[in-house]
Amino acid sequence: MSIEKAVSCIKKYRRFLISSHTNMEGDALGSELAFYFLVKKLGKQAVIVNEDPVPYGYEFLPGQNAIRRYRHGMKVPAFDCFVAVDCSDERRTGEVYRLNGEPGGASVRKPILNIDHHISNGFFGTVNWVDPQASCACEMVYELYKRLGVALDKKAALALYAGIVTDTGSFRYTNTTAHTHAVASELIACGVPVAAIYRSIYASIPLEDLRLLLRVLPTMKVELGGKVVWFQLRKELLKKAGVVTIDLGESVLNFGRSLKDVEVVILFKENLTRQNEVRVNFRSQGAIDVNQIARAFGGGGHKTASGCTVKGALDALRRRVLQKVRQAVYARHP
Ligand SMILES: [Mn+2]
Repeated sequence: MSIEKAVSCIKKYRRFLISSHTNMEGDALGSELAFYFLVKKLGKQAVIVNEDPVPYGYEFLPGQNAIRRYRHGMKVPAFDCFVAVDCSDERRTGEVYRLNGEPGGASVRKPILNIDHHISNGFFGTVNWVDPQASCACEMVYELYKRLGVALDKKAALALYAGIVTDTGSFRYTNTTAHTHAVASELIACGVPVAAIYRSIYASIPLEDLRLLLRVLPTMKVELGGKVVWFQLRKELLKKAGVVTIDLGESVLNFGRSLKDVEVVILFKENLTRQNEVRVNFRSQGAIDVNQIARAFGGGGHKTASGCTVKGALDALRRRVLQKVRQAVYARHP
């Protein structure tokens, strides 16, 4: 389905409940905040509900007083439309989707507007606008401003820019296009302070966290002559570290993908609170489709960035995942 359907959905409804995926980052936060500002400018009501807190480094984003943390049994203002941005699946919102009743349950659910750029999107919405060509969900919300004739202001520009900069890896991943730069140019003209945002998101690491990162990096293992690199983050290490403000995973993945001739980088991370649950994140330089690999383990994402959450012990899972990755690399380099 197309942007037109999304536009008429926004015109039709008056009260929105907006959410995005757990483990929030710039695109999740930026797209929900930009969507919030958009419908407010159209004179409508909206509230944002997230399962996870706003991560460290995004304090500069305006509109955070509109965000409420999900808790079981919470009361939210009545809404006519549930909006999920940057979510390939309803359950990527954590438990937030339950505020709209259970899928297939007895209660009547409100229409769902699904705005996303993940190729693995399951079209879970009533209205689905899924564009895997878009660099990020924020680039899509930007299009909504254009179609609805809402002028961009500095607040919206900050939110949209945060999503673009994080999902394109600061304009260096393969999803970066001339259009991405054109949009960014317009946002910068609205007053986005480029250097300050970079510093806030990527260069404000507390010393303790930087030291932790230095302890994770030696877990790096290299396979197939350097085509595959992986790291693992065990519970013990995380527990000892206490509260971690940075996205350690993103930091080590970035480190791994800087290796010459690497094709796939993988991070295995034990869940701190849930027993026997491992998160696996994949990054590809383009030749290997890591969306396919993550899908084999019940996850998904993009061709060059994906992930899955799997029940079980880390070691056994790692062996299975690495076998799948080796097969994919052999298929390209017999
Ligand atoms: Mn995204």
